[in-house]
Order: sequence, then C-alpha cells, then structure tokens
Amino acid sequence: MHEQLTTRQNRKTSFNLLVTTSVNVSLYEFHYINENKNWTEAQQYCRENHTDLATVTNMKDMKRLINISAGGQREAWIGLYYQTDGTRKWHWSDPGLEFNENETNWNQGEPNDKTGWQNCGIIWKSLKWGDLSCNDPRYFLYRNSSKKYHLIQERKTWTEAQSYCREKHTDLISGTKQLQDEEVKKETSSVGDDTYILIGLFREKWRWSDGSSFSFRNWTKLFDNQPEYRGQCAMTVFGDGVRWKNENCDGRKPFICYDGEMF
Ligand SMILES: [Ca+2]
Repeated sequence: MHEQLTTRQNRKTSFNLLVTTSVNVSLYEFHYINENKNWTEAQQYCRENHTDLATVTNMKDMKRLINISAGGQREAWIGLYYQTDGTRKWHWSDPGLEFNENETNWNQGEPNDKTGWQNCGIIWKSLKWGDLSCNDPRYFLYRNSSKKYHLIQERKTWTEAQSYCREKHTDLISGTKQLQDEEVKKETSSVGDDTYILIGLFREKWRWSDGSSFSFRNWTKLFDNQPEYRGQCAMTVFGDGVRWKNENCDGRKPFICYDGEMF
C-alpha cells in the first residue's frame, strides 16, 4: 500500500495520495484555493468545504504541494500555527519518528534552557543529550542515504544543518535507535568531551489545525525557532527550494485545504 495513486482528477489542483505513517495508511487529497483569506478565514473555509487546512507530513507531501501550485502562485497558507499559550513539545526532525518521553537520554541537569530558550537538541561524545540555542552554529550528525552516520565537522545552525541533510534526501540523525548506533560512537570519538553536536531534535509550540501530531517542519534557513513571533501562521513558499515561512495570520493569502482522514 505504499505506492501513490496515479489517478489524477480533472481539476488540475487536486490529486490523491497515500500517506504512510508509522501507524497506518490513509488517503487524502490537497486542494489549492486561489482566494485571498486570512488564516482563520481560510481554516473556516477548509473546515466547511473540505476536512481542514493542509497538514504536511513529509517531503513526499511537500513535492505534491509543489505540483498543485502550477499557475504562478507564489505562496499559500497551510494548517500550521503557533500556539502561544501551548507548551513546547519535543519532536524528531525525521518525520517518521515519534518522540517518546520514556526513551530519553538527557545529560544530568538537561534540558535546562540555560541561555534563555534552548529549543534544539545536541549530544556530547558521551552520547548524552542536551538542549542548545538553535541559532548556535555547531557540528552535526548526518544520516546518509545508505543509513550511515557522519559527523560533519562544519559549524551550522540547526536549520542550516537540517537543510544540508534534506538537500541530500536524508535528515539529521533522529530517534533513540539511530543515536545508539555503534557508528555514532565511532564518528564522535575524535571530538573533545565538551563538543556540542547537533542532532535531529527540536522543541516548539507549532501545531497542526487538524490536531494531528506530525513533526514534519520545512522552514526556510532564516527561520528562527527561538523567540515568540509576530508571524504565528505558516505558509509554504513556491519556487526556489520550496520552504515554509511564518507570517502574520491577518495577511490575506491563497491557501491549501485537504480532504480525507489523516489517522
Ligand atoms: Ca542546555
């Protein structure tokens, strides 16, 4: 059940696809709505006429969003918003993996937001975890397409490091299983005891409109995961690189709805 449905509907902006999550497979369809609405109006429109504003679960979804943008549209609201009064939740960068509080390996005293908010994850060569500012450029652990792990000894901020991995169709090392791999130990053996190494762990208050917990985020390299923002709604930007940015929710923009069950 992993292959994508090839049936294209008559409407250019609609298509079917199968989404695989770690739990099950579900069928849904994106609709690009070329009317300018603010985020809340767009959400209301999608809930009345479809299921909800679009939830994007992985890079495959992203590619399909790009396909429906044909017609010169530049950007569109998706269903991600910043829950100001929410609590920050930890997620893995690799969208197939669910963060599990019972499987953490924090160093003593971590996570501690020591320098203010520390919303990104690191390990030391001890393989213990810590939190660090996402804007702090560090070495990072990259998983290549043959599932080997590499320590990239080039300092990047967390989002830059994630982009580096995703440009190569992989991701930052994610999940307890990957982090316990023998190879990780070997790769990190050459660094000092105090060297911070970024991993695919981050925490934030962004939520999907439909209430689903998917961790996939595809922010531009300029995105700042540290402050409380003015721009508390997410939009996808078509064109170079196709990444997301956060915008003021009152802006009137086209938007993307979906139909179907996500769970
Ligand atoms: Ca810390």
